[in-house]
Amino acid sequence: MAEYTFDPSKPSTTESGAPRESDANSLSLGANGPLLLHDVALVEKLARFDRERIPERSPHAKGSGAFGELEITEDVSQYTKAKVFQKGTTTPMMARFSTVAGELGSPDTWRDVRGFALKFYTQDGNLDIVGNNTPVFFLRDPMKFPDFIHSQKRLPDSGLRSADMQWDFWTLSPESAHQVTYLMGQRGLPKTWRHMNGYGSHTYMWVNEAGEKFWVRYHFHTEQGVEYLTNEEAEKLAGSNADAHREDLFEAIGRGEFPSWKVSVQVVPYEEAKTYRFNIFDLTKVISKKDYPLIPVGRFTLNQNPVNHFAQIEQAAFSPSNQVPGTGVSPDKMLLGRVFSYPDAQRNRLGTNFNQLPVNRPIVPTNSYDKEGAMQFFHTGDAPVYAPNSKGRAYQEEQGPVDNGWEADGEMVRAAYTLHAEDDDFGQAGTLVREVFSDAQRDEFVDTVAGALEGVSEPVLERAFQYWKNVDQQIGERIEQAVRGGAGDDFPGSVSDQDA
Ligand code: HDE
Repeated sequence: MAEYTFDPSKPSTTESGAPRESDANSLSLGANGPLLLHDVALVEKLARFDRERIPERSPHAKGSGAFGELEITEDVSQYTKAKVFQKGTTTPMMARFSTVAGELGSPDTWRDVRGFALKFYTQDGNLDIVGNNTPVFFLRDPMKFPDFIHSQKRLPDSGLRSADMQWDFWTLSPESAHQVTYLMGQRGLPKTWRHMNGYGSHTYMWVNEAGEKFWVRYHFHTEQGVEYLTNEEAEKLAGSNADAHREDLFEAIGRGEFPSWKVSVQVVPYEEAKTYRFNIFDLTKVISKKDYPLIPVGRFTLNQNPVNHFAQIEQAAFSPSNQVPGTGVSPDKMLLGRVFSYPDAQRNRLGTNFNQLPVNRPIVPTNSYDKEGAMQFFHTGDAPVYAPNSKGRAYQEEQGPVDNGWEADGEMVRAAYTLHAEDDDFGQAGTLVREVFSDAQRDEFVDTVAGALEGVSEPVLERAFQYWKNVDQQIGERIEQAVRGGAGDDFPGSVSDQDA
């Protein structure tokens, strides 16, 4: 949040607050003589400079964001008791958008999934919805995530990115097909961050006042309209303005053009998940909107730029572990893996007390027995440091089932999810290509995949053709022809309930 107390008109000081004699001249022995180690101002300046960089986020390194507010316009109290989702409530928030695979300086317009991370500073603590601009993901088990990211990043020897490595991983991980189809379609190149939709992607839980549980998927539809770049436009921008998307958002908000998104949810009654035709905890699947239509909730608007990118964007720490009463996670294994991984990454990247940084700090008071560690700013004074205690400091002793939990039993195993009636790796990807993409989108898709397969060696290339034939025989053949130098056939289109 924009906490900013600094008077630039005051003379500069050392970091301990003493007047600084010069920002220009080091202390030397005579005008031409050697420098002196006790020049505190110089030593401090160089030492701080040496430490300016912190580790970038491992995936999602390049991004930016803004602040704004969420407004709930509909009554969804029958599904959740969360204060943040009650009709009429307005909640301050921030959003950060990002590419996944690139590094801190990478072009914003390289083909990639885009991160769509939201933090709501609610009256019950922070609620984070850390999603993407696609409703699904490449994987369904967190064990594979580091290998996936390694395959999208750089080769160990040359430090180069490698199509071969990407396709090797994807084609050996067929559950990636749905998301790779989205990635190679128009979603891989949004025109700007303002012109893309966002999704919580996972199934989360909502709990109402009566204790009834529902499974929900969050959808954020842009009110600027969905727009994309062509491959040529994106490539040109990548060369001419690596920060095109960062600049677009900052300038739009600066001009007073505040981007906004409609917030809605798909709600699946708790029991129905067990027998639904798709496993809704498998993040590679969408839930059909014909079966569970969108329910409007409200909208959010971004109306305030950061005043300091490092403090407010680079140090922002989003995590799906940040839930509030009335919301919760689900048995989605990916989501459960993320609940551990994000705060862990942030302890490493920002330090143990990252939640005390102004951008991450909840707007409600905290009262935690966790203490100390590097850079603790806030503390609990002389209050007892242990629970239980008889010294008057509150502590909780709830027992029994948790209200946002679920039941599970069985032996401990290492196994894939049990399949629901229509679960498979390629079905929904095929529907997307056949029924959602238009003819023109399909033509572009074939070109894009063929381009992305450039330089891929055997046997990965052959596997890639088979991967696309599994998605759709005809599209696979067209891709093979395009790569091997032939012309593709045209393909008829129809309408479905998925978004392109
Ligand atoms: Fe992330 N992801 N992720 N991810 N992710 C991170 O968090 C991770 C996944 C997403 O703007 C990291 O603080 C694991 C799905 C966004 O700050 C890291 C798994 C989705 C952002 C991490 C996933 C995302 C991240 C990097 C598999 C969309 C940027 C440093 C179990 C639904 C947030 C950090 C921002 C960032 C781990 C999968 C979205 C390393 C282990 C699925 C938008 O913790």
